[in-house]
Amino acid sequence: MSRFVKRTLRKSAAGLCALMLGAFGCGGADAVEQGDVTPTEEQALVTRKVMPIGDSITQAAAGHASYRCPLWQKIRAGGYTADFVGSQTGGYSGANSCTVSGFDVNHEGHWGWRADQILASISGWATTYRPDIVLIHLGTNDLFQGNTIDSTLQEIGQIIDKLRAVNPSVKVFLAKVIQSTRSNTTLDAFNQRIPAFATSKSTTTSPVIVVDQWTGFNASTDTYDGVHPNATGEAKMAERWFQAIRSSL
Ligand SMILES: [Ca+2]
Repeated sequence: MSRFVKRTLRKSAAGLCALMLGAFGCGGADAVEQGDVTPTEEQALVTRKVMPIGDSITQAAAGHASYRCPLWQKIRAGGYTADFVGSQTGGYSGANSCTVSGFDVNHEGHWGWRADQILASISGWATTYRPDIVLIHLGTNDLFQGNTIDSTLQEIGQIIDKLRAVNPSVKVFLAKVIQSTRSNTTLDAFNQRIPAFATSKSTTTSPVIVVDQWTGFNASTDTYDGVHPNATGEAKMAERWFQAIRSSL
């Protein structure tokens, strides 16, 4: 759905709201603009396309739910709507284990992929699925494989540019990546560059918002192999994403 259509829908919603409820009011556009996190009737009418982008941490292996599952649960439990989008529908080597009713399986999590590999495909995905919101958790494989922090950030920047070429007002939620028992020092150094990078890439129409998945994540107790989240890790990630995106849904 185009931004124009969405804006039209929003205006229609506000008008409908005024007609139907009159003096009782119904939480209009102002509530959204002021950062109110309670979903409004308008938000319920406009379903945002959310593309989770990343590597194995986003995809999750067969038999694991992925953070996308508890995130979906939080979105629905909070009264919000969303359409997860992407070319992928499952986990690595099989389906994810999510049992949440109506779980939207679409995503762009690719097992083992680096930022440069995502970069090579992002234009096609963006053109096909046209996300309003992207969740980017990338860099872990790049750093594990000895790529530099500079080159990794440059590639993430190019990914954002390509997303904007399709949707100039895409909202980018960029993770400080989760902790790992492997190369944690390098990941920490990468994460420390994320806030300044996000500020440098951020625009009024297409903000880049940092989502801290690092702080409070315990690689020993929140993963099953030192790298990939277990259920508690997935829940922690979902909560961070949800708190970051809920006012944009
Ligand atoms: Ca979907």
